Amino acid sequence: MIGLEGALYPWRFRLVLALLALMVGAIAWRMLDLQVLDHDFLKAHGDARSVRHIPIPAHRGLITDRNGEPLAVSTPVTTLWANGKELQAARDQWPALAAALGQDSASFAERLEQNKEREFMYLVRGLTPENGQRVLDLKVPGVYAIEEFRRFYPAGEVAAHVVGFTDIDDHGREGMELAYEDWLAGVPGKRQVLKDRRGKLIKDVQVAQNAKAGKTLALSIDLRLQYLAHRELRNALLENDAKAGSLVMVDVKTGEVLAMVNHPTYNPNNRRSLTPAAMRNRAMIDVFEPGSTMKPLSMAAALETGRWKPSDVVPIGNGTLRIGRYTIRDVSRTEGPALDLTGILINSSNVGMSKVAFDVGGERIYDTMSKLGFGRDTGLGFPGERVGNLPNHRKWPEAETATLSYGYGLSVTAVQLAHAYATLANGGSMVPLSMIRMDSKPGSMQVVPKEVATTLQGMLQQVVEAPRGVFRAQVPGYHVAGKSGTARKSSVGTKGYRENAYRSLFAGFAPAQDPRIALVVVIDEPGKGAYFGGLISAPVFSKVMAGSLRLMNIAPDNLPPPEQKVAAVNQGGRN
Ligand code: 59J
Repeated sequence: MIGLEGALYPWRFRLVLALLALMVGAIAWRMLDLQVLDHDFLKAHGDARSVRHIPIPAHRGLITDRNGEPLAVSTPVTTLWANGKELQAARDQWPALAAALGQDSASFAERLEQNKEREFMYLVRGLTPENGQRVLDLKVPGVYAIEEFRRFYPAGEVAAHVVGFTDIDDHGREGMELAYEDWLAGVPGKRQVLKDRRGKLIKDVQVAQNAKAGKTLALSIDLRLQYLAHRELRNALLENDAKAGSLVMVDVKTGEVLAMVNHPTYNPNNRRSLTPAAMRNRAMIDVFEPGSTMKPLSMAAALETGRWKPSDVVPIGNGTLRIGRYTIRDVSRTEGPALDLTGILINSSNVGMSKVAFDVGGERIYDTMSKLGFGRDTGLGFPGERVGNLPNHRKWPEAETATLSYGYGLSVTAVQLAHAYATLANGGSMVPLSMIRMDSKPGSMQVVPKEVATTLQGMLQQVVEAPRGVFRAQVPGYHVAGKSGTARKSSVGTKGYRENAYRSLFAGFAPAQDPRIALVVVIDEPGKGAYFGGLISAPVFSKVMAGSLRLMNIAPDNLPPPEQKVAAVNQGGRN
């Protein structure tokens, strides 16, 4: 057919051939044009397509204590990665590479085999820069480095709960690392690079945007006091075979948290065996019934009515008081049958406190506790921090009034308790708490009248210094004030209290007449028989307070009278 048609229309056949020849010619010309004549333009174009931006990590801000001691430090590290395809061409160098990485040669080869199609695989993360360079010096094709930062925590377990930690990508995950993420993080920069089709870096072109470093965060914590508190609390827990414990120290005048420790704790530099129990910043995220450490606040409410003064006497009877179906008991009263208000605190009389409370009324006691921060946010913004619960009633039944007055039926954190004692110590003037070093004096609010606070300071000094007082809280050279508490733990799930589980507390401040430091010690479930707050927690208070007063250069207010020394010198002179 074709042959026949070609023969029939020869001019048409020739036309088609000519057109084909023309097209082949055009293509050949274009090929010549692309390959030879226009080469430079095209190459530039191809390169432009593989311009990439890679991030430059920002240096995360330092976290320090109030004196500049480092608590969290970012150090540069080298992370090595490989292009699996490229590495295939350098098989002879695998054993050397494995050795330099400190990895087993056989399993290393196996891993590379599995990833041979991958253009990106981590070889090792977070080497010291020197060790990273040693590997890079082998010049194995397909092995590349990224600069990163890794966080180190020089104070380790001592400040772990406060400082918190970051995740592998350098973002805050717990504690102040999380609370101040924006302040600390900085902004990563960008570097412009050229990569070829296989992802191989051809050329480092320029820094398109510099990384902006994060800012330094100076905490209110004093690492010296933190160490002291950590050590003394740990020793007390071991000695008493206790389950857990917390300690909070507050600067009375500035509201700064000077120390905050918990046990159990953990090492933030090695989190492989981290348990949830060890991670808890109990001082802020655990709530409990404060028991008798609340009695001074109920006393403040009584004094504020103007109807009560410390020497007023309340009959205690035989130390029990029946309210409906429920009996209030004094556990270890050593005086009676009547106690004045100071005596009620010294003997920790639940009955005496309740009788005062019936006169004052639940509402006023509630008000005083609320003004001193219970049932309220501290404003610290710490991740996971609890507010606790201070129940209110429109009408206050006697049972609720009594239990609130001696510290049950409400839940608080150790930090709230420390804040309330700091406020009483500060003449009733409340200063907001801070976990950050304050460089100027913060505003304050008078929440308890100054005269009431001053009277209470004297009463709480008696609690420690009276003949039957909590002498274990005393500090040589100083007058201190405070209150112990021993609270049976309520049972989880069911109503009521456990027979043999207690929380031992001591809360107080020093120097008693011009207070500078407020301190709360909470010890959870001492397990060796003894459990009174005055026995278990008061000694920790004493040791930590003694060391802190000295470290802060606070003048002693209870030294033996100087006459004795003068007399001794004079006698020596006469001889
Ligand atoms: C106590 C309570 C539980 C809750 C009782 C301590 C009550 C109560 C119901 C029995 C030990 C104990 C609402 S004791 O803190 O009174 O610190 O040095 O747990 O009373 O009514 O075997 N503190 N503690 N009470 N509950 N409900 C004393 C006192 C206190 C001391 C000692 C001895 C309790 C002097 C506690 C301390 O002041």
